[in-house]
Amino acid sequence: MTRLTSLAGLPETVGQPGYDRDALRPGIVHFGLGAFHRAHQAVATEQALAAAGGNWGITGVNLRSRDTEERMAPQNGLYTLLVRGPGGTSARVIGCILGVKTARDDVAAVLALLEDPGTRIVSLTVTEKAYGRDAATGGLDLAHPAIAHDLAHPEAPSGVVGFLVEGLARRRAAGLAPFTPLCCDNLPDNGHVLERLVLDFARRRDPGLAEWIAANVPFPSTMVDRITPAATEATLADAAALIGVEDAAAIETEPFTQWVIEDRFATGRPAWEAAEGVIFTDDVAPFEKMKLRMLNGSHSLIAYAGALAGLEHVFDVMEDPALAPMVRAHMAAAAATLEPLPGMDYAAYADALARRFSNRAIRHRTLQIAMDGTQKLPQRLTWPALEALQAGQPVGSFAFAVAAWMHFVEQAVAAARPLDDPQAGALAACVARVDGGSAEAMVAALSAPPGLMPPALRDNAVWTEACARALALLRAEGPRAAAVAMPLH
Ligand code: CS2
Repeated sequence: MTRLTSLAGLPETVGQPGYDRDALRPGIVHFGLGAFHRAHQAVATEQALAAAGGNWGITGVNLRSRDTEERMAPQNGLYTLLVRGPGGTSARVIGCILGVKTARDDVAAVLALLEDPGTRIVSLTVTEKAYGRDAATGGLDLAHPAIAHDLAHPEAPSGVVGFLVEGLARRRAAGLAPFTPLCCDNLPDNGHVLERLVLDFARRRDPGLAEWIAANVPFPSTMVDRITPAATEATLADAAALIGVEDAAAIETEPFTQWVIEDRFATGRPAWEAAEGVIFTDDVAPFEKMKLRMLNGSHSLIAYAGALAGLEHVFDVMEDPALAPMVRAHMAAAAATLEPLPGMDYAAYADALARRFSNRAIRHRTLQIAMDGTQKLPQRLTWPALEALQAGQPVGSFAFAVAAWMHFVEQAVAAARPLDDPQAGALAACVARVDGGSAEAMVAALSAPPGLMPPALRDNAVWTEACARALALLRAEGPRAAAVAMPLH
């Protein structure tokens, strides 16, 4: 079978760009060209281009891995988006990604893109751990390898904060307007998180640069949502069957999509309001909290409890009679920590999440979501748990989820299985210190990594007792019996 390289000859059933791709020029640089960006922001951009045009083509950049470039470059940036719903799978070929670069191999080319006046937005989906943020202070983590390297070699950056600051420095020096950095990772107040890191880094290089950035560069916050598992052989095979040619870069996703964005851009933006699921607002924070706590918090509970139960997919957990009620209880407990959001019914949102998680056409692996626990737990579970505790609300499901993570970690260490977490070494040391110890001792040890839990939670007896109880139940009886026995108050 031949390979996807152009739009010519695609079957009529396959969606195609609704604009002249040959005339499209780049306007966005995106760091982190994984499946999620291609299923989410790129699709919104595709729809904005069809509705209103503009030179908003995307150049994708991955920091280290060459895999995406190798898959997409021979296809001129084209790829298939499969949308898998209960009613079947549809295919659309997306055209708005015009080029792909791997930063490690070509720092100069990436810096040239950032300096190009045509580049007006630099968006990011690089995962929580790539920012070099000190979890305990929220400031720059000077021990993060990319931060340390880039402060020492600012003209040859290796991480996103280093690239953004060098790119902005070059634009300032050239007398150009800045681009707008647009964080699309699952972090609360993600625009502010990024702004603080960029300013902190810039200040260490040149206080004048930091002042210029503070005065001229907006950092809009965003909430992003679309469940997008890693592509598999089945994704590629189904895409080939639907489009009639091979596609090494095909991805699959669910029908639902949501993108809530603060409308603060220095030099324009695509007409994203024309895209499905996009909401512009002055304040993303309540949407972000809702999504991180109700969707991602439940996802982490599902990931650890499911992995412990030997369940491979999210939908397997939703079909499990012992675990599914715990997931629903957690959605309700997470909703109780939220302020009312006009127009939003949290109970209906929870029902919609349960339906999305139960979609059997999306084979989202529990082990994929279980990755990087230390980076995800704070915003999803431990900070919200403290708020719940302080408001006198139930924390049983929060404690169950955190204890499931702890048991997942202790089991991996005991079996000498590698843990996919940037703090894997520190976690293994915590477990080793209380080797074979009581649940109380293990809870204390695994609560210690800085930034994982607010100190007021770590020191709260109601919380530590609930976690120890859940961990003891998980150890003695396994996740299903533990979920049933765990008191939810
Ligand atoms: C998931 C998210 O892997 C994870 O941690 O919770 O990637 C989740 O699927 C997305 O945020 C959904 O929008």
